[in-house]
Amino acid sequence: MKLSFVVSISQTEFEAVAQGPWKSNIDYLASLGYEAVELAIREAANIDKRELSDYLSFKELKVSALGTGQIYLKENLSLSSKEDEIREKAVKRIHEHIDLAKELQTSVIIGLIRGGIFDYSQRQRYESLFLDSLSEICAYAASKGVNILLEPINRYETALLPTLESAAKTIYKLKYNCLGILMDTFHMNIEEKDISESILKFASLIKHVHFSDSNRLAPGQGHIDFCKVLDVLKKIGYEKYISFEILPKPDFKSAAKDSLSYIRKILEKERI
Ligand code: LER
Ligand code: MN
Repeated sequence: MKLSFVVSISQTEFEAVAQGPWKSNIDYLASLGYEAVELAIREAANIDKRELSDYLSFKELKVSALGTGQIYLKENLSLSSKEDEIREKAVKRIHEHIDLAKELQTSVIIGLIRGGIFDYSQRQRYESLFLDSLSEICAYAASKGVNILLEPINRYETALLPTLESAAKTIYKLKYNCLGILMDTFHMNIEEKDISESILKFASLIKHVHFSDSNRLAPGQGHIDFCKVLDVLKKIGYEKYISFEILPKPDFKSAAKDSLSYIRKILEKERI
C-alpha cells in the first residue's frame, strides 16, 4: 500500500486538504517520504500540465488521483442538477479532468460533484440524472483509458450513494470496467454497519482509499480502528494508494507527518 496526501492546487472551501502554495506543500510531503499526492483541482483545463508533471517527476512523486469536489463547492455545478445546462457544464469539466488524468497517468474522483442533495422526496429523480451524467463520463473515460472513482459520501453532505453497497449497485448497473469505488473511512464510519465487512464484500471494486479519522483529523486522533482497517485491506490484497484527506490541524506539517508515521508504524508492525 502506497501513501499519499491530498493537496489543493488553488484556494478552496473544503478544509480537509493541504492549502497554500502547492510547490512548497509538495516539497514537504516528498521530504517526509510520501509516494504520491492526490491533487484537488477546480479547473483542469487551466492547469499548466507541463509545469505540474515536471515538478512531480523532479520530486519523484506520483499522482494518486484527481479530486473534483471544488467544481461543485465553488461553482455549484453538479452532475445531478435538474437544469440541463448545469449538468452539461459539470460533465464537460469532468472531461477536462479526465484529459489531465490521462497525462498524469491517474484516475478521477466523483465525490461531491454529484451534488449535495438534501431533498429526499426527489432522490430518485436526482439519482437518475446523476446516472445519466456518470454514464457519459464513463464512456469518455473508457475511450481515454482513465479510471473513474465513485466515492460514497455520508448523508450530511448528500442524499446520493452513501454506502459502498449503493455505489456497487451503480457500478453493476452502468457496467463500465473503468468505474470503481473510492472508500473513505470518514464516511464509512458514519454510514457502514461494519467497515471491515463492507470492505470484504466489495473488495474487487475498491480502487482508491481515503483515510481520515472519525473527526476528520489524522488517523489516530479519533476512534476508527486503523489496525483493523489495514488488516482487512491487506486481506483483500489491496496494493493501491491510501490518501490522507484530513483537516490540517494543529497545522498541515504536523498532520502530514503524524498521519504518515502512525500508519507506517501499523504497516511495519504487521508487515503489510
Ligand atoms: C471528498 O473526498 C470527500 O470525502 C467529501 O467529504 C467531500 O466533501
Ligand atoms: Mn473523501
